[in-house]
Amino acid sequence: MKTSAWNALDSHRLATQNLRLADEFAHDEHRAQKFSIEAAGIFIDYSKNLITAETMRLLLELARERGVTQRLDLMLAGERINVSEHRAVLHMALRNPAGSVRRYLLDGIDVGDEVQRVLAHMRKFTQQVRDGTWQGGTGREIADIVNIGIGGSDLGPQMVCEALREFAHPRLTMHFVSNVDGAALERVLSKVSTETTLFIVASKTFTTQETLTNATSARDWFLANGGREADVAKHFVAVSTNAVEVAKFGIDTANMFEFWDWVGGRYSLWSAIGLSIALANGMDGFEELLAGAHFMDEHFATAPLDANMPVLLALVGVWNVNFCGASSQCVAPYAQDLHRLPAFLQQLEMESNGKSVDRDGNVLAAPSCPVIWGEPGTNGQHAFFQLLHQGTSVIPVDFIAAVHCNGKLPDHHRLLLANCIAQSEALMLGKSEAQVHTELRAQGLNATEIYALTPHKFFAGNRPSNTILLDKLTPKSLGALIALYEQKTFVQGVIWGVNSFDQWGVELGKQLAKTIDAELKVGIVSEAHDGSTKALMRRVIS
Ligand code: G6Q
Repeated sequence: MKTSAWNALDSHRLATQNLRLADEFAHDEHRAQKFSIEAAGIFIDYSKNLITAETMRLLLELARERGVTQRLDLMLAGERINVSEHRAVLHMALRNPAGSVRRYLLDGIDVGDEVQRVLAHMRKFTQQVRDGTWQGGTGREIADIVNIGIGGSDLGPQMVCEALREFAHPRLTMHFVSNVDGAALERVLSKVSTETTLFIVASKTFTTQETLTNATSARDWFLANGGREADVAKHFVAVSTNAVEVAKFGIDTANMFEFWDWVGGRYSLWSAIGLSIALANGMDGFEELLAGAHFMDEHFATAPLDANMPVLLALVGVWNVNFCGASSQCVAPYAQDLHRLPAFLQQLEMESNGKSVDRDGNVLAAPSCPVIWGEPGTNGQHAFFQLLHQGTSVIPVDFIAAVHCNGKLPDHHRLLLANCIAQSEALMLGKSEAQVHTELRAQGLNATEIYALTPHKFFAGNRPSNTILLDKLTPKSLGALIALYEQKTFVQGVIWGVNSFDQWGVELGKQLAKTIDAELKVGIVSEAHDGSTKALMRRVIS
């Protein structure tokens, strides 16, 4: 992993450790332009990172050494780059429009035809539900849609439906149930009627315990509350790769929307897993989302590395983690409608790159994915931003905002943007002791008081951030934004040398609970468990 560019970056970091961003801006009036990029309708200012032109040159050298372009070519060519699961990674094919000059082949076969076939199925179904021709068992229009799924079969659709609230069908209310905690399902079922509710059981494998448990309870509720067995088909549809299990569950496979094993769970919102998005926003809206992502994909696939937005975003992240020591990354969307974006990115990045071994199974010599977390601004400012400004860890922040608002309260939007911009400025500039002294003197404090208060009011500044601006939050710009982060994740995975497309840590969780649940069910605790586990189980049983 520690290639010559890596070693050069190590030395470069030592040589630039006293770099002060405020000075860099003072000395170079073009710094903001130099370290900004615009592509696929998105603008990023990454100038408030501890970088110089030389940093970027060396990072780009690292990208070349690590073979970013070659790995991208393998992904585009449908090679099985997910080596531990022996799968191709072709989610980009899901957003490749019909008739595009780019083709995605798997074992020599164009997957585009299959993609278009499922999109047509989705179009027909979503139109019927939206225009009211798809009716429940008692002849009423659908009013509530409940997506039952977890992880990749939940976070993406939920995040997008929340983000595109402004564009949604006025009659349809979307609900998402993921947690196996019955409280999640009960909360939704208490608000909906069997006559007007459509359940989407979304599961790639259709074997996930949480999803099947929730889906079974939803069907029981339907039947216990006036729904007839003959009408299950009108109220339950499935999205899956596993037709056999869907049929076993009792859903008519004519009402199953397919996808394929070359779509990873966390990359699946572009597939039929996005059915809830298409129901809420219409197929045209869904295809706008795909178009935005395709726009970013094409930029990623064709722009040179030094003018490539996902590459630059990834490299700045690598600089912060591997050379400046950041172990976490905050995401702060200044957009309430993007309130689930941090959770979505948490899965995207941490499940993809939260690995300790490289593609060949060798232990990594340097840290990989940082902890991704965040909350919408301005809320975060009144909570954890204290730590971002004055805490002992330096945590880079991605500020994300739309220049224009969708809503009817433009004054709110101006204030929102003012806060967003002010925060990145404050993190970067900090507040010097001299400034604190002047402020306190002006407030009439004496020398002793000023001396005592100064350390508390001092801000070191020099804290890195990116500012990512959309023109407006629309299906298209959102598609581009999500694809940006997907491709950033890909590039970082290549730099760190990991397989970004498996998730054995998730699989472990799927296995473990089964044994314990079987024992809890019969009230017998196996002696094979450790002391703590046995004691906890006995406490639960009693
Ligand atoms: C995503 C992961 C994981 C997965 C869920 C749900 O990349 O594999 O989050 O999406 O475990 O799996 P199913 O869709 O198979 O139910």
